[in-house]
Amino acid sequence: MRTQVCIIGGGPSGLLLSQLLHRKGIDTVVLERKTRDYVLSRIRAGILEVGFVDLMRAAGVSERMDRESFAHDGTVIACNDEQFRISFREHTGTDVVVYGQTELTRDLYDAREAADGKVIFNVENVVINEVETDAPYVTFDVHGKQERIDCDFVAGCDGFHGVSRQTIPLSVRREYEKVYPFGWLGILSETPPVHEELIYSCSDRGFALCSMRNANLSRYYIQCSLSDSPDDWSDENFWEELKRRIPSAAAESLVTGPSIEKSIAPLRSFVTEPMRWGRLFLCGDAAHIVPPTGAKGLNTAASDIHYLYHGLLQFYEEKDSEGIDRYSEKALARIWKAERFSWSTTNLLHRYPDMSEFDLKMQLADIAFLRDNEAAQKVFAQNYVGLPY
Ligand code: RFL
Ligand code: PHB
Repeated sequence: MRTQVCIIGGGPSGLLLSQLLHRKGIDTVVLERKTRDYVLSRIRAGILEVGFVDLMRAAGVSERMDRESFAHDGTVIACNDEQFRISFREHTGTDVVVYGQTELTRDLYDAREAADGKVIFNVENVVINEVETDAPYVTFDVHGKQERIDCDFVAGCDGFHGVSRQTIPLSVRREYEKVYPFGWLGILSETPPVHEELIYSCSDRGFALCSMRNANLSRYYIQCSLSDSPDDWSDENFWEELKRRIPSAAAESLVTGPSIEKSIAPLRSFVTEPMRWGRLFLCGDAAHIVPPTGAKGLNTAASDIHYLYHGLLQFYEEKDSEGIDRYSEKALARIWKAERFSWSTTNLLHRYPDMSEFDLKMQLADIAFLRDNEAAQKVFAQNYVGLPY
């Protein structure tokens, strides 16, 4: 088999790249380890930057998103029983968009299918070869048979646990990591959201987040111990704990119900450099992870895809390799800023097990500064809606 760009991973990064390139007549094959249903069962991101929305439009897959998503022009930050609002619109002129990762991934799969795009599911033993030459190829097993794809480029969009990053030799690869001493326990419930905007809440019992997918689908998170398992938390215990961590007015109006999904995500900051090795390019979670506090994970994946897509277009349409040659540098410059925002927002709002009395006072002062200072709110809003590409 031959294609122009072989894409490893059929998550949002890989599918978006495939669909964008298809619209410009560039052929791709997507290799996905799981099934479509499995990928669509993962409940993840909920907040999209405008840059992501624009890419979905460029990919011709925004019809349902434009109809069903809704804009948020601000967010609530709470600390114990006090709360304040940061307006995105006032400080940046921009909103963020509420549309679940599950839905946009479904839209991308539907578009690939409608265009007869090649997505091969259930692949195993993917090996990326010869990316330091002009003739890379990828081998893999599917239905017990080995296959080979020859290509011009390989896009490693296979998430944090994929093979693409590991293909870059350790002598070339440099990794930066911080693992946080807590996780997020999240639930999805078919209940109306407690508030029309997100509430990020810092409390003496730990962090909580009230988010949503639509008018009758809510997503809530609480900071939990890394040793917890979702089975340790009955729905009732979850709701009780959430109520203790959000302002009392919100707790009183919270509508509870059975969870339809419950999972724990560990929190990690991670960046690998460089994001290109020869003809292999890393995109999204394959190259970097942020703690979810700033809602940046999927949005940093989108900026990678933007840089790679334009670099590949420049290569194929203008025979100019400047865009792909500068891919790693451009992508990393934006990623490190998103890493900084996600790390600092995590520090601002979470309780660390080893915090001293002094550390607690510093955290409260940080939150009070954000509450009282217009310039600090503007900086928060600029980061939250997304820095320019
Ligand atoms: P994905 O989604 O992990 O997809 C990678 C795909 O590659 C496949 N794969 C392989 N395929 C072939 N061969 C192999 N060897 C393979 N190994 C793996 C996998 O099966 C998978 O289908 O990475 P991608 O596409 O880069 O997308 C990244 C996003 O999924 C991620 O950054 C976000 O979900 C992060 N995130 C959030 N991001 C936001 O921008 N806003 C948010 O509000 C937000 N909330 C979140 C989040 C992530 C969370 N969790 C669970 C980590 C909330 C949570 C709780
Ligand atoms: C979500 O709705 O899943 C969500 C929203 C905002 C975040 C993280 C997750 O910061």
